[in-house]
Amino acid sequence: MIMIIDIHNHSDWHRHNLNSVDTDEYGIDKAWQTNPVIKRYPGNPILSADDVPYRSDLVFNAGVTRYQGRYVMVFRNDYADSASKAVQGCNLGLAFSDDGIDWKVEKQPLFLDSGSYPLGMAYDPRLTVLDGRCYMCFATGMNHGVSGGIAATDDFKNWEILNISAPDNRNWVLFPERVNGKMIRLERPFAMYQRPGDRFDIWISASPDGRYWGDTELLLKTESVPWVNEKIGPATPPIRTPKGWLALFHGVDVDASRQGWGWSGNWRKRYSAGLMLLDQDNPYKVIGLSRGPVLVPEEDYRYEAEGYRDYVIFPGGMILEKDNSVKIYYGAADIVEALATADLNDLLTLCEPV
Ligand code: BMA
Repeated sequence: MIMIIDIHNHSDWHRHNLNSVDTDEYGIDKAWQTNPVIKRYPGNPILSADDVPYRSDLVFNAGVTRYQGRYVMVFRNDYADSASKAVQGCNLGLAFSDDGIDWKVEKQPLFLDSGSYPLGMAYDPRLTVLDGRCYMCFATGMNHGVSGGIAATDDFKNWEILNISAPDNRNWVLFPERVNGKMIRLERPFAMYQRPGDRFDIWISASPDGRYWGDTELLLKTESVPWVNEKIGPATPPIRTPKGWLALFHGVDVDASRQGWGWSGNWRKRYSAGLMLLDQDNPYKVIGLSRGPVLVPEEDYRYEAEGYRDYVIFPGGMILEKDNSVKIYYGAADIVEALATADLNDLLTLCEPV
């Protein structure tokens, strides 16, 4: 495990504080707070490199679901050079749990190391159980761009890769049910030419079988999310609720005056999450949005404010329990995996009609 080093010079931070109205001593916007209906699990992080029985430095951005009577997690596992701290490679780890809180990591990663995996590397997985199979969406980095991918498994040993997109696209999430007979996915292409400044949006597509995708439409524009000044992207696979499909999406705000955050270097982005509600019968229609972000990286929360890339929360899994509570799994500061909980009705109340 790489030690977290304090590269922040807090007095410098104060001088280079954000352009926001009311900032704390580190220059962080005070109003930027997690909605009180969302509670962080006191035992966070729920998974870190210390829990992994193979080479591991950064454990984050996991997909989580329930399958065959257990909770299952596939997490992103990066490993770094111990002297330079430069990330050298990445694979996907597999963990199981009986309660969604205590996790046991399998002895081997899922896919081979980045060098030998045919697609370069697979990362940022999201899991969805659909029609009795477990599907995994992932990003895959190749020398010729970033693609989205979908693979399916019944046993977490054998994977059938159904679809790899043309670059650039990532942050795919699959709905847990077919809608009007079709599989539905949210995605985030990068429209580099027409959307300078990383103003990337959330799109939606449909498929009869997970292999062939079409009916692609723009679902949510960054312009519709006033609290971001950069990109948005799908975060958790949606869950069915009586009011519609509920999902978290991530949103990024950048302030050029911020000092570089985190030991990855020149990092000025902040990743937070908002809620969206999609029409039950027509998920191509956004019917609700949270007014602001509902889960944000907190300054006093060590794992979110001090990591590989500081001020990042990156949710990848949301599980609805029988008592109407919701478990939200999120990568924190690109270094650990954390858990927060909320009541479903409270989350629905935060979605204001659009
Ligand atoms: C995104 C992805 C995520 C990462 C996030 C913040 O572009 O690379 O894996 O968590 O940036 O660093």
